[in-house]
Amino acid sequence: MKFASVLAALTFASVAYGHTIFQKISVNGADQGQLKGVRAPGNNNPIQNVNDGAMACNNIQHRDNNIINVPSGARVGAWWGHIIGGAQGPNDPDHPIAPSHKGPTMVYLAKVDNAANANPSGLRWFKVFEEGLNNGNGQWGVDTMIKNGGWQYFNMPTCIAPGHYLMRIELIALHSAYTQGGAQFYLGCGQINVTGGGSVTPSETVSFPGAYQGNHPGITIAIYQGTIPNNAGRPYSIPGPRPFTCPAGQPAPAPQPTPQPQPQPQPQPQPNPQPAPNPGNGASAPLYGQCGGTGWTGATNCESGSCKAVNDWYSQCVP
Ligand SMILES: *[C@@H]1O[C@H](CO)[C@@H](O)[C@H](O)[C@H]1NC(C)=O
Ligand SMILES: [Cu+2]
Repeated sequence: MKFASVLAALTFASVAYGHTIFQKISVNGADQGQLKGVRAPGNNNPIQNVNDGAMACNNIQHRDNNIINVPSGARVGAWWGHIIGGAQGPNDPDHPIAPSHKGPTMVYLAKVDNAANANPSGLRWFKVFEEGLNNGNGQWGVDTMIKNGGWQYFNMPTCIAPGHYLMRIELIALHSAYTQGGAQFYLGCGQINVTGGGSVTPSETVSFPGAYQGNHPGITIAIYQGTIPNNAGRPYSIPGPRPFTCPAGQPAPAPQPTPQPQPQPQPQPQPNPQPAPNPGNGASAPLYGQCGGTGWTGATNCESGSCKAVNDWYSQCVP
């Protein structure tokens, strides 16, 4: 009886709260294996104190000595599951995470000597990816991750120095963030070896803990107002610095699969210095190229994938 009630309580806790754990890496579509090169916590509870020492890489329980090779420019995936292993039973509605748990997804990197044994405290982190809120449709980074079956994708910058990095995968669930301390931080770290690349060491770095303030408007915020959870139409301010981009003259950064929606119309950065595709006359936009948006006069069909509106001003060819 005692055992059964403890089991029931545990089951209730994880089902009721719909938490999640980062537990797998893919590189250019190749799944690197469950908990391979990953530092993951032993349970799926979030951190709720931005000053918690575990804000760097969480309270690690699962850990191995694998280091995942990541070619610069590679499309990297980080996989989230409701519990270690993925779903908690068949048709788990809270796998990879409860859909109520809306908020931004992010990735940070920190250069280390040896990714397998690096201590995560005191590292200098630079952000390489973020996805916040698309005000137009109320879709958050977390929604994109759910749509991708638990995979959170980003492109490894092409210009950073090769070598070992800890890769900090993070999402913030904002369903209870209307009071300070209510935001839920889910995170873990990957152990990677960037190959190829350039020689850039990004200078804008932050510490964990330290990068976030509990009263930041992206951390204490009521997202569930009105009919869709789109912050009442106001832009969402993602915590931390803006992602690092490779400087001009270095290898161009690979285009991000999901650029941030811009609150105001503005010219979109070209992903590379090549001329824009011929306007109109039947040319197709490349994968991850622009294919639409207010003022866009270039190709509106895609060489591969399909054209998806990111916001009113930017549509992109996505697989
Ligand atoms: C990291 O990649 C380099 C190639 O850039 C390779 O020589 C080295 O063995 C790799 N290290 C590990 C630990 O995988
Ligand atoms: Cu939860």
